[in-house]
Amino acid sequence: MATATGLLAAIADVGVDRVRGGYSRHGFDRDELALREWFVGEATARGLDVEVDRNGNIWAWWGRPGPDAVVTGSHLDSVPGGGAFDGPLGVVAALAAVDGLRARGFVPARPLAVVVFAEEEGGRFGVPCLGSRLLAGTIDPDAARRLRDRDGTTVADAARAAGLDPDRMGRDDEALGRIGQFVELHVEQGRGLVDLGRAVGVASTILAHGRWRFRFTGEGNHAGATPITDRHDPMLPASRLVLAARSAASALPGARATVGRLVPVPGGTNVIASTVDVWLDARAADDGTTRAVVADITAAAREAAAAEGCQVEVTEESYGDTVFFDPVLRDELAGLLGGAPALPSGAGHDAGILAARVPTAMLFVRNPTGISHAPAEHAEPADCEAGVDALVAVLAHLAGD
Ligand code: HGY
Ligand code: MN
Ligand code: MN
Ligand code: MN
Repeated sequence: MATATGLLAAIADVGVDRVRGGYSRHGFDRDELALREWFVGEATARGLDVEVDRNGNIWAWWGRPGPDAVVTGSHLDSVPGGGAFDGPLGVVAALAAVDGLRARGFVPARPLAVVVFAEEEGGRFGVPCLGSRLLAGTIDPDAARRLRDRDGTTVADAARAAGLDPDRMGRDDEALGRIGQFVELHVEQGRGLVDLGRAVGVASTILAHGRWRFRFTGEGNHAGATPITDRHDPMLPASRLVLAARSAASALPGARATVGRLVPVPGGTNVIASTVDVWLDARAADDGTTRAVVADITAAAREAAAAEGCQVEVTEESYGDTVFFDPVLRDELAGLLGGAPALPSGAGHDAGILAARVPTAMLFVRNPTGISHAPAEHAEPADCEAGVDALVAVLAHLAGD
């Protein structure tokens, strides 16, 4: 019987760079492909029936796929420089839970499936939860097909190369119709459980959050030959935006705004950039606050661009309003788990997308550092196994007779 920790070590042994998850011009990115193949191998070894849906999500079935299934799982892709647990812990805990249920002689009274969603981090095409959004129909499939990765490859091209028919991508009512409940286990991305001294919790909400791209256009020129008074340097308004993100978010309760990616073109040390792309990630407990933060930042960016004689183009690349998990299912599972605490999530999840379509819940596992999207992200082996035990109890409860 595998442990979550053992399976996480196996993932590390696959030796892939999980950063570039999701579809790519080689089909799924070479690294993602290796990880997806690893999962298919593990699921097949457990006698689960594996299928890939029209949107590239992998489903591993225990029992015939059918209505009212209990589904669990998460994602395998990551962010640049991400941790080892965000995503994989939910996948390996699901596999270990299947082992645990079998070890106790459990026979599901309802179909049970483990799912791996594609491109949850949006690290390749810029839209988080792309596979689950396509499944749920919460992204326009034409817009999704046109998304490009950094090599200029579209989702449609990459999906085709992965053996999918891009024209079929989009809301999958057959797949959605099979799901009775979806439960995602995830490492906590914060210190809630640490501060409460608990190993496992359940999710109450997910912050409203979105991504916006600001393209500043100025006048490329020589760093030495161009007097300061003759410049239209897009790096100036880009820098103003970075500072405005912090000041705008600091002024509104619980709001967060981040610039983690800024790309000057052409990017020469002795070259005044001609354009600078800046991506803003903004979040808050409600839609109004999130929109207010973005409006403040946008106003500052426009003012700074005008002052520098630059243009600015703003594109909303993704957005999702606050997620409130089904309180009945949430409290049912919290009770089942000995009064597990309910926690808000600052991070987005595939469960947040599915919650719009099917009864959905999340289990969190304690992260002693509270850090995520960085190598310091951690979960102790004992807490990982406590998470597996909780998932076993939840799956037995939901899929039992
Ligand atoms: O960005 C997020 O919140 C998630 O990790 N995709
Ligand atoms: Mn993440
Ligand atoms: Mn995640
Ligand atoms: Mn020169």
